[in-house]
Amino acid sequence: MEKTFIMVKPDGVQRNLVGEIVHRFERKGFTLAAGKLMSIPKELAEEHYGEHKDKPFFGELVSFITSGPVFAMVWEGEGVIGTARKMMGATNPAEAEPGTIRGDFGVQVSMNVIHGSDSPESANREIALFFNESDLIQYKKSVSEWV
Ligand code: RTP
Ligand code: MG
Repeated sequence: MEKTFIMVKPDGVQRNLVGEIVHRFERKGFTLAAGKLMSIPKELAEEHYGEHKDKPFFGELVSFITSGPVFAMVWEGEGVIGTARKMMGATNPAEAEPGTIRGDFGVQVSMNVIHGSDSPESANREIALFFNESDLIQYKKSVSEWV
C-alpha cells in the first residue's frame, strides 16, 4: 500500500497543531504507520531538503526546521501521497485554499506548518531518512473496508 512521509514542522508543534493534523489524516481514512517527536540534526535537515540546496532560502529553511521539535509520521493508504498534498494546500499559505491545513493555519511561506512528500520517489527517500524499516507498523483496521 502507498506510503508518504508527513511532518508537523516546528511552528505546528509550538502552536499545538499536532493533534489537529493527526485528526485530519485519521478522519480522512488514512492509516498511521509510524510517528515520533524528534529534533532534526542539521545534517539530516540538509539531506532532507537537498533538492533546495542552491536556493536563496536554503539556510533559512534548514535553520527553521532544526529550531525545535517536529512530529514525523508515515501515513498509508490509497493515493495518500497526492491526497496528503491536497490536504496540506499550496506551499505559500497565502495561496492555500481555506479548508487545507496551510490555508487554515499558516501565514508565512517559511513557517507553513506541515511537510509532505511530493512523489513516490520522495516518499521512499524521506521515509528511509527518518525511519527504520522496523518502525513501520503493519496492521489492519476494520474501517479500511469502508473507505
Ligand atoms: P515541503 O517540502 O516543506 O513539504 O514544502 P513544499 O513541497 O510545498 O515546497 P518546496 O518547494 O519543497 O519548498 C520547501 C520549503 O521551503 C520553504 N520555502 N521558502 N522563501 C521562499 O520563497 C520559500 N519557498 C519555499 C517553504 O517553507 C517550503 O515548505
Ligand atoms: Mg517539498
